[in-house]
Amino acid sequence: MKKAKKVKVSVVIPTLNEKENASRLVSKLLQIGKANPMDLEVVVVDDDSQDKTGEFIRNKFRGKKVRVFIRRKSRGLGTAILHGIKRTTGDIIVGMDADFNHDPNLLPRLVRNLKNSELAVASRLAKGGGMEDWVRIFPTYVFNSFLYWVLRFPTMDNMSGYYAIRREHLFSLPLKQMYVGYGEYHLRLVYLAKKKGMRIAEIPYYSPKRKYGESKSRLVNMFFKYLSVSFNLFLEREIKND
Ligand SMILES: Nc1nc2c(ncn2[C@@H]2O[C@H](COP(=O)(O)OP(=O)(O)O)[C@@H](O)[C@H]2O)c(=O)[nH]1
Ligand SMILES: [Mg+2]
Repeated sequence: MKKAKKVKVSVVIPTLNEKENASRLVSKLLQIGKANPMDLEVVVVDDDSQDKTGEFIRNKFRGKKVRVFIRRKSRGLGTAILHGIKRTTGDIIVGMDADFNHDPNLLPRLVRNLKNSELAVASRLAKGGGMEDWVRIFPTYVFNSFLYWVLRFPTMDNMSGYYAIRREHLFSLPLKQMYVGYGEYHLRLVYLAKKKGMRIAEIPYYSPKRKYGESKSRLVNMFFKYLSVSFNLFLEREIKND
């Protein structure tokens, strides 16, 4: 019998001082790739971490389908992810964090969901999902409810940062304007995907706390930034000439 063609999946992971997490995550992803009908490559974009995350991953996974890009001059989460996206070769692109806030075991399910949708988003707030960090649950829930019910955002969790999308659909979006700043790229991604008429699947997942390293998020700054980006998307002032 003829073997089914494996789908080629590229996972883009931004890192900043994530040596412990990133090395465990990449090992896990390579295992998941082997155990599922997919041809998986990992693309790590490191912003010249002091703990040498980039160099460490590059050496540890030499000869595997892991490519590491170390940005010596540029900084910032959004542009780091775009740097990685541009260098992917897969038909499906997955975005996720390095710190296990995003459960790698969910990846095959996200990919499978692209059969009936154009964008599959992992969601902490869909039925069956959740998060361990109780300090963040309440503000995350309130803010997302506001986005969903008032500003008509398409998902219950519009800031998860964990998603799968087909290459041609991702590249049909204004990537340079989307992937700037910190985590607000995800707001732009779901909002613009909806505007383009893409079907969005929301897959529940439980987000555990990170075990190693530290969060780089500055929550108060993020709140005001996310609020302003959300309003600007709603008022069609966020993206020029799309
Ligand atoms: N390349 C790069 N990665 C970053 C930067 N800031 C954060 N990250 C990575 O982005 C992901 C999410 O960051 P994290 O601090 O866990 O955010 P939190 O989950 O909101 O607390 C992690 O994989 C970080 O290592 C950055 O400036 N550059
Ligand atoms: Mg995190």
